[in-house]
Amino acid sequence: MKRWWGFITVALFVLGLAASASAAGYKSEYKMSVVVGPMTSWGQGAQKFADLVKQRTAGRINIKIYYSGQLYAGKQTNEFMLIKQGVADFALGSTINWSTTVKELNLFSLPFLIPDYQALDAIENGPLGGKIFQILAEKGAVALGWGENGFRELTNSKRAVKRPEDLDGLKIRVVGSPIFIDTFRALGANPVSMNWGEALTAFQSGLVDGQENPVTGILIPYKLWTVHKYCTFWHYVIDPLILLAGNETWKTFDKQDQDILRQAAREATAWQKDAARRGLHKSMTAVNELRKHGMDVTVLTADQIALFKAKTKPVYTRWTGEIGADLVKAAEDAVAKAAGPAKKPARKRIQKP
Ligand code: X2X
Repeated sequence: MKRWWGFITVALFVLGLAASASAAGYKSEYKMSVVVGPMTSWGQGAQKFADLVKQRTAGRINIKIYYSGQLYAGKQTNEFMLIKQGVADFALGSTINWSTTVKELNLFSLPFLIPDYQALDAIENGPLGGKIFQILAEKGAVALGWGENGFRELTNSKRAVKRPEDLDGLKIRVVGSPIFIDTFRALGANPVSMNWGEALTAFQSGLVDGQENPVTGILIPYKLWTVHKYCTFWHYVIDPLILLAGNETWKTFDKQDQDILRQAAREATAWQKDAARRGLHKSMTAVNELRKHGMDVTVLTADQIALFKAKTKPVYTRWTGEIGADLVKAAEDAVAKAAGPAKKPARKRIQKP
């Protein structure tokens, strides 16, 4: 009996050592960057991730979210650099903000490349999505899941935009990523780049006339109707969010914790992506929500969109060279495949209830 007690004591001691060894070298706080506020689905998705990780690692990994870009003292387009350098350990952020560091991410900003959710899902979940994660790893970060900001629609305080000419001379705030300057110049607008945090006061003071951002991602949480009366649904680009961990931080976690982090990221981003699309599946829900708040909403027809697409074609062509023609071709193929074979004349089918 005595021997057994000795054995059990030694076993407990060894187990205790192993547990403290895995937590040893861990930081007391891991920093996670989010460019926008806690009331957005990005903010809530990041918090969900932090909560799941804390609970499943019994507090070994404690992630604190820094909202509204508190971690970068400068530009939001520096966010990927912060991760790479270990200033931030994690981020749930938009491909747009990182595309100045990882040029391939401009793929998602090519005007009118991705027409619908099926096309985007085909890119993210297919070989191209894997390739993009691999590129991110080479640039300094482990990608743990796809979230979503959404289709970026146009709002402004001056007039309803229905044709490219309506954009003439309008001062439009865009993210500090050059492809957006090129796109809005091609459309005849006067683009100015600034951080999201500064953009809000610029709208209030009337320093700029308009902006482009997704409905559930940004327009609703930030109540854009308080500054802009007009909204145009044109679906010209859709930006995914990605949950990232910096390579250097990632290496410090043991295998068991890496698995926990991966699983928590999958769950949190799936929840966030669903939240970003909620209310948008049923065609008019988002439009009605904005109209309820007094916005004048224009939903462009395919023919109207074609005119904007034609004007931005030179931007698409030029940026294909920057991104890599093979990557763009792979995305175009995924989009075409997601759309299915060319439509045959519609036959009436009886729908089962
Ligand atoms: O700054 C924006 O427009 C935002 C919030 O959508 C991004 O971070 C890309």
